[in-house]
Amino acid sequence: MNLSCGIIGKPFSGKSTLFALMTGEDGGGKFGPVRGMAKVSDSRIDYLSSLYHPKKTTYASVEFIDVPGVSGSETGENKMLEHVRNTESLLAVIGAFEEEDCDASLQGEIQGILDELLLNDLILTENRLEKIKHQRNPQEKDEFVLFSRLHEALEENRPLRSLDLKEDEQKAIKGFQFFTLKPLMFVINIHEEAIPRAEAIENRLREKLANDAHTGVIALSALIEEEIMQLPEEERPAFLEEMGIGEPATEKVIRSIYSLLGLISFFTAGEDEVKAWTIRKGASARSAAGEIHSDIERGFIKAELVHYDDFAATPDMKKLKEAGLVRLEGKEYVVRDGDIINFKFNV
Ligand SMILES: Nc1nc2c(ncn2[C@@H]2O[C@H](COP(=O)(O)OP(=O)(O)O)[C@@H](O)[C@H]2O)c(=O)[nH]1
Ligand SMILES: [Mg+2]
Repeated sequence: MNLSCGIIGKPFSGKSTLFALMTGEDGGGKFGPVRGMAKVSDSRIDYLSSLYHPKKTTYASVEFIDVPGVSGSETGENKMLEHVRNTESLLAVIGAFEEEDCDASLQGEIQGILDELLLNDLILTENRLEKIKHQRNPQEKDEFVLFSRLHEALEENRPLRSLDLKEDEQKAIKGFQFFTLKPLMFVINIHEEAIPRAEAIENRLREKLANDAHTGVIALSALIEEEIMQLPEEERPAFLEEMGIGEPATEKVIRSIYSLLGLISFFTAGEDEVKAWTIRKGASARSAAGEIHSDIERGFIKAELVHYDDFAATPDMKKLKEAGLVRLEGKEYVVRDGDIINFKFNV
């Protein structure tokens, strides 16, 4: 699964700093958006790799998109959103690093971003309705009814993700890439002195967003974390501890995106490659196979699997088989996070 996350937010909020932190690459392209990959750290892959000594170890990854550094003009801000139109998720950075005590203004800033995204969708639905209102063919009549419903929700300030859209309805509007359908993570870029209070800040803001399961909040200091990432790996834990950072931002952000999007990982492991694959929670063994190759999906016979926790406790396939912990599952089996799978297929 190719996962992309568009970084939005006001100029000078720390978008490019966060992009650099996540991807290890420079953000802030002058003329267009910059793309970069962030590794999805996973200690389970580290362990499997240390056992199999594969030729190649592949972690899952998330693509981040940093928009060019436009400075606040109205047209600039709209353009900024268009750069992240085709992403699966959005990450909105709120700059709060100037003041140690920033809490008061945050709710307003969050609301401002929610409003901007909603307004963008509202205009999109209005334009579409205008365009198809005189159409006679039945398909477009259906579309008119559906878009009227979307429009009504948006006018009442409800994001489209709050609607219970049926699968065919979701399909019909997919091409529009509405912003209020995308999971949205807020990153509050806090003052370094506020780091010990990060969790309290998150909890308070989360309460405000609580009725929307497709939004999340993380408080972190992008600059401090970026500086720590510049250090040799073995020196990082001491600095993180000194700053009062429980979990490095790189891991926290990714973990939150996975949870927000309902994603899990399964693994394939062998002498050639140890690899993490990303799928949606609830995906079947057959569709997981399709993640690797359409041939494996088409020719699917069985999934031979063992859960990582069992494997880590007894890293010996023979013993695991004897204990009945290696199972053969059919195509409808719902893959669990941490399944190590060997697909049997026929082409
Ligand atoms: N003190 C502090 N400065 C920051 C932090 N994040 C970004 N900055 C600074 O704010 C300015 C704008 O950051 P940048 O990431 O380019 O913002 P962008 O316009 O949203 O991409 C730069 O000078 C950064 O060094 C932070 O967490 N703390
Ligand atoms: Mg920038």
